[in-house]
Amino acid sequence: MLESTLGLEIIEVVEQAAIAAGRWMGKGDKKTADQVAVEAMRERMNKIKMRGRIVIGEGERDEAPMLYIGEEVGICTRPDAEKYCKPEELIEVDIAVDPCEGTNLVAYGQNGSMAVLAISEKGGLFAAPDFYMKKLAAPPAAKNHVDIRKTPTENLNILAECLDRKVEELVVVVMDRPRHKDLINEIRKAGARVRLISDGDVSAAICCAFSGTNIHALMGIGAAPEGVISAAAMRCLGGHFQGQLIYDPEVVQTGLIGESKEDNRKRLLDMGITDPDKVYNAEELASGETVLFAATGITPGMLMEGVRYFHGGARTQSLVISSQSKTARFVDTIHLFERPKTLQLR
Ligand code: VTB
Repeated sequence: MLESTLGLEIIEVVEQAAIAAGRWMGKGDKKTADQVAVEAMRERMNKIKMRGRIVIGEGERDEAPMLYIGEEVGICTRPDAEKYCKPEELIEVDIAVDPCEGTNLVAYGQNGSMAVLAISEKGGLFAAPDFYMKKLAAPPAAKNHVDIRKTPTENLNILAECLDRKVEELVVVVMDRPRHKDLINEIRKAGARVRLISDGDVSAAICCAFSGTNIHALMGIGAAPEGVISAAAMRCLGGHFQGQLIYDPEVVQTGLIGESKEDNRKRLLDMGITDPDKVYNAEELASGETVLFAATGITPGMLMEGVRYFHGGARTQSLVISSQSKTARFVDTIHLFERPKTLQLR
């Protein structure tokens, strides 16, 4: 049911966020790019006839004024909801959002940013803590053959076999971070080629599920919330995705997750995560019966064009994936902000 009722609306949610953020492309101001995307996403979301709960968002309530974790969105959360939402028709969903995935990419006019969300029934998305996640994404042909517990070299050999090609013909995306020095060396030594990205590992993960992108794997450590969003798409596409929380500050080397591994382990326990080293697969990170994923390119990417503005409008490209209809739709939309003077569209 989710897809038929929410399908078109969620496309508009990500489109509006991308159109807002795209105006800040190349302006060197990542905060504003993110803020306008958040506002646009929230505004459109609040017009949907649903009771939605943000499970992955902009952060904790005290640090994020909008789309914070736990925030309720949708018409059916208004105080006068009974006017609009009949109890028997009520749709209750959990939502993971990243209104501007790759804020740096937008701010510096680089490829690969997008507005993205995943949606499922209540409880259908893992409420990932704001830690890091070791990730392994690979094409459907390698699903359940590669394993994050194996070494990168072993996985590359398995991947080569599954994809019927040589290791030398594989391309692995890795985020360009000091923490990945050994990983990058090992991949190169094994014979595969590395594509370093500065940001945006959601897009990189999803690319693995589409042949023709020439991306065969994503390896390394990125943010955990983004991992859940990637997993939602990969679950629908039948691709391989595994994630393992990383909470040791010495491993991630960013100074962003406190100072002690032990403290972080306690924090995870407080959140109800009793086995912090568990390896999750896509079906566990996005476990709902129905999972929908929607993304719109902000800057150009491997799968989607970025937002292109013209006088009085803009054109966007989005990707909507549904576990229900088992479809991945590319949606090309022309948005007319004003009544057009002529109907000559481009
Ligand atoms: C990661 C990655 C994201 O930001 O969160 C990265 O998953 C930040 O990583 O796709 P560092 O803390 O190591 O800088 C993104 O690239 C963009 O949100």
